[in-house]
Amino acid sequence: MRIRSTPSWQLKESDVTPESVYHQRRDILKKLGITLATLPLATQAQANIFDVFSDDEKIPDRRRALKAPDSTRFHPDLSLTPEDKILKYNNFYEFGTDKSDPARRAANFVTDPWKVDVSGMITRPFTLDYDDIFKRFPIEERIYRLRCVEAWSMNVPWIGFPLASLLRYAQPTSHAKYVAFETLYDPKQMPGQASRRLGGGIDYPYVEGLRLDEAMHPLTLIAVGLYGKTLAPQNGAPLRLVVPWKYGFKSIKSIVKITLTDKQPPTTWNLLAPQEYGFYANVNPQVDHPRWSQASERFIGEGNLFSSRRQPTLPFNGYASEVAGLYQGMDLRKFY
Ligand SMILES: Nc1nc2c(c(=O)[nH]1)N[C@H]1C(S)=C(S)[C@@H](COP(=O)(O)O)O[C@H]1N2
Ligand SMILES: [Mo]
Repeated sequence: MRIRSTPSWQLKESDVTPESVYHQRRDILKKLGITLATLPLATQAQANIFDVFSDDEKIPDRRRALKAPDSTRFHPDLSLTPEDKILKYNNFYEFGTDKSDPARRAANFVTDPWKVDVSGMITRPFTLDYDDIFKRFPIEERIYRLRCVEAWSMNVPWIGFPLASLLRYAQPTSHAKYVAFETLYDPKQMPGQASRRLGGGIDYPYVEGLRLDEAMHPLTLIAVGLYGKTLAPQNGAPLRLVVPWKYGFKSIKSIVKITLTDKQPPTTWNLLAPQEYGFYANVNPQVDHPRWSQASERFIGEGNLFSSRRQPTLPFNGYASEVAGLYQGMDLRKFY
């Protein structure tokens, strides 16, 4: 399916430019005495790679402290991505397609009050309100790798509860085979939903889904915070899914609806470009994206984006020993 000649969801130049070219460009700009502040607006749009980490811009921070016991089982020896970068380098197309858009445009996004409807093929339909999100199920801290399909990655100290806790409470009936998720639809608050151009041509609301056994897997998390605080809106406040062995787009943000169903639910990126994004979207270094390799990734750690190190991408994003069994007998090239 061809959406337009240069779809806005394609990798931006800044995402694919090799590191050495970044350095050169940056040096040239520096020598010319050009900083973001001196660039004309039109050029700023193309220079989004530079403004993502500019520290001069103050974005209001409405997060609260959130205490959760460590779960030692989920504290692997991973160097964390700095909090600042998790907050400023985002994909949340409801607020725009540039990495720096969500932090700016979601600054005033209202997440309290909030309602999450849990319904469908379950014995006990229920609704979570804002306070329930943090109190109904015991929360814990877990450090997970996050691998975006665009070939960059982060290590994030999430706070949340296993989706399985919520599903056990809901009691799926014997007919339930899948779990469908939906993000808030509110074009007044989400400029990307009000404009196809801003929102990357996606038909909103953003939807995602998991097979029930994937949803019940102990690694599958509903995150309600990170770095010891509640989630910032740009990270999907007040609650979002985190499925660490799948590409980041499965980890749907700002959820308002969870539905148990007997049919494989539609998923946003699969609807947009089915030949590029499958339902399963398991991280797989051996199955390339039609337009780029998935064999390695740019890890976003300390230092600036240009010095991010490339590292090999691991099967199932490093969680193979835990989750490979879910896909036994499946052709993962076919079910990408
Ligand atoms: N509703 C919604 N959820 C979303 C997205 C989005 O655009 N809309 N982007 C996804 C993608 S592509 C990634 S990589 C992660 C990014 O999460 P982060 O910004 O918290 O790192 O969120 C995912 N969840
Ligand atoms: Mo992503």
